[in-house]
Amino acid sequence: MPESVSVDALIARRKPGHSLEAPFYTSQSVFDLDMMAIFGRHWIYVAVEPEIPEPGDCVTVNIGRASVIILRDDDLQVRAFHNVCRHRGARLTPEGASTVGNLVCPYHQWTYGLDGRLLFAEHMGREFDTSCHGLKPVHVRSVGGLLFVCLAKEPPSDIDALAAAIEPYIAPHDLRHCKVAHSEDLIELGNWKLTMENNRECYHCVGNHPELTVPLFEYGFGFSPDSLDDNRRVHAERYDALLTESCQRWEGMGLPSREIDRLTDVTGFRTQRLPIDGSGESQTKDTRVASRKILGSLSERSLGGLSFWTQPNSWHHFMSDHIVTFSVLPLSPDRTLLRTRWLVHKDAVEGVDYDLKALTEVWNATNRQDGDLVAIAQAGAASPAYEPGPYSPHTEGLVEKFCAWYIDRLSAHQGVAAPVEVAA
Ligand code: 3BY
Ligand code: FES
Ligand code: FE
Repeated sequence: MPESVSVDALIARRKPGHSLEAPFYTSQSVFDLDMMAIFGRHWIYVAVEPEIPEPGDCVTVNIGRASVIILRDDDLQVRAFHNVCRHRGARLTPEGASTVGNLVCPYHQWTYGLDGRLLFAEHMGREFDTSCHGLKPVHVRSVGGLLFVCLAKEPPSDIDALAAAIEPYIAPHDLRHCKVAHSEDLIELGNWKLTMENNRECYHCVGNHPELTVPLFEYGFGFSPDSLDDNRRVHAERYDALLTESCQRWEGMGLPSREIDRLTDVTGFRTQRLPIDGSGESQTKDTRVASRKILGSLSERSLGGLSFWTQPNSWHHFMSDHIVTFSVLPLSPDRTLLRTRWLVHKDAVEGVDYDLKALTEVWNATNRQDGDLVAIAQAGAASPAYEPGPYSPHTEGLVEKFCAWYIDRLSAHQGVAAPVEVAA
């Protein structure tokens, strides 16, 4: 017989080094808590500046029941507002991209400026004060062109520390002068934490990602040489030497490259520039650049891939010729949206400077494979025989860091969630 347990008790008894108990992946009660305590209180990566280059360009993103309009105003500043009309609450813009002069509500045409002020509302009478009915602002922050929003009244202030640390790493790739060459939404049939856990390890890569050149991540994801057989140890040691040597070379060129691990911060993150299959240029099938126009101030092609991972919902790879960014948005306890964007130099011409298939095929294939893995993990977590299993100390250290961060962030919200059922 299943027994009823409080979510507080599940948080308190979480066994470090092990996957989470089933309700964390399956229950509506934990999902609601996640949307409140994690997605409602932290900096959530949602979009890139090149999606809104001109005044009036908007991108609308749903985060649980919230919907946020991120736009470029007349002064070229990025602003964000709750997508809720101050009349009777209708959505002003549909999900995705749009371009507006003003924000006009489709319902009764209340009209808001790009600064959120209510400019016009017909038939409201003389007493009606438009100045009290502006759109509700949402905190938004551009970190080198990556757009993060925070739904909390008081957002975590350590986004400043994240920005100060990461901006010098990503600035040379000049994301603001890129364009989105392709965007892909994939709905994974699993809890958002399974999507994130899967991203934080490459234990599964050898067996599942033929397109993702395996040496790309295998050792960069924390394999410890002690855990490998002789043959693989030689590879790992060679990779370590390559990593040290490449890092020195890149740093010598003025490209910050060495690892920063701040995954335990409230706005947790990690970064590192990693070699791509020896002297490979980019995350493509043949490891050569997919776009001929090199980004920003970069002067050569073989610069590896600068990876940037954030808690709770994103990761990004910056190469010499393109950038790939991933945003994870929970839809329900067992459905998650993975939004992937590929960016190239804004002047790169499709078919001339880059081929869309060559640009997107590795991560499209890899995402689909990861989506299938998330789905089988979800199905397993939902079955009566599931119990938390041990993470590999050699390859799943970052999965543990994700779960430890998550549990720590939830523990600030005792007594909020409804009890859940667990197998006795
Ligand atoms: O993109 C990443 O960072 C991870 C590592 C390898 C597979 N993956 C989804
Ligand atoms: Fe927006 Fe009426 S609900 S104008
Ligand atoms: Fe994967």
